[in-house]
Amino acid sequence: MKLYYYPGACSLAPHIVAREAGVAFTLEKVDLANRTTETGASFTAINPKGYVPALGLQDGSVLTEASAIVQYLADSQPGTDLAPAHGTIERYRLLEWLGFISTEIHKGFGPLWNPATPDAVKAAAKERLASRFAYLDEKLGQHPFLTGSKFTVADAYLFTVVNWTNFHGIDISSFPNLQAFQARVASRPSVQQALEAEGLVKKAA
Ligand SMILES: N[C@@H](CCC(=O)N[C@@H](CS)C(=O)NCC(=O)O)C(=O)O
Repeated sequence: MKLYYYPGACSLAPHIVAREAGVAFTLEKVDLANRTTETGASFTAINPKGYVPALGLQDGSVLTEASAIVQYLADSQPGTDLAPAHGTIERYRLLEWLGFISTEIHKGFGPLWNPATPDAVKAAAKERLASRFAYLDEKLGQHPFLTGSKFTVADAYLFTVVNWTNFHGIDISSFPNLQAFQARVASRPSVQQALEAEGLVKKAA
């Protein structure tokens, strides 16, 4: 499998999951401004949506959408505990979290990435994110990971998008459980390896 990514973008979530699951994969960096990949391929020919993540599968087809890709990777390696079994209420709880992360947190950051966004709109987006962080903080005070005691694909996704607070100078110290969650997930070997591979942290000496 080949994961098309941009350093630190939402593609970091499937990158972490691929490492957690022990999937054999390669990485191909995408220049999002020019829509080309590091090997010179046209990224829009690979994913007409033009955004990462995209996962090239063995049969030559391409899977997109972060929440679908992380589940595909987890399900491709049964027994990893990264996603509960299909058809169980636990799986629907996972989907509930993936939907929340995708629409409330991931896309909640949307206005902050655009330099043309007026300051008042940015302030409103930050306020909205803070209310979602408060909800997460309460839940993460009850158990170490979103669905309980086990790390799942939803945790990889949440870590990835909350990490963007560092790019936007958003202080999350008033959400101590969320802050502790970020540190907990960051300390996982898979996460350190993914961050190193994306050039976001230096390899430990
Ligand atoms: N709905 C997509 C959104 C993916 C997305 O927002 N990707 C961003 C990086 S986090 C991107 O590639 N943006 C560049 C663009 O849209 O041109 C998903 O959930 O995977």
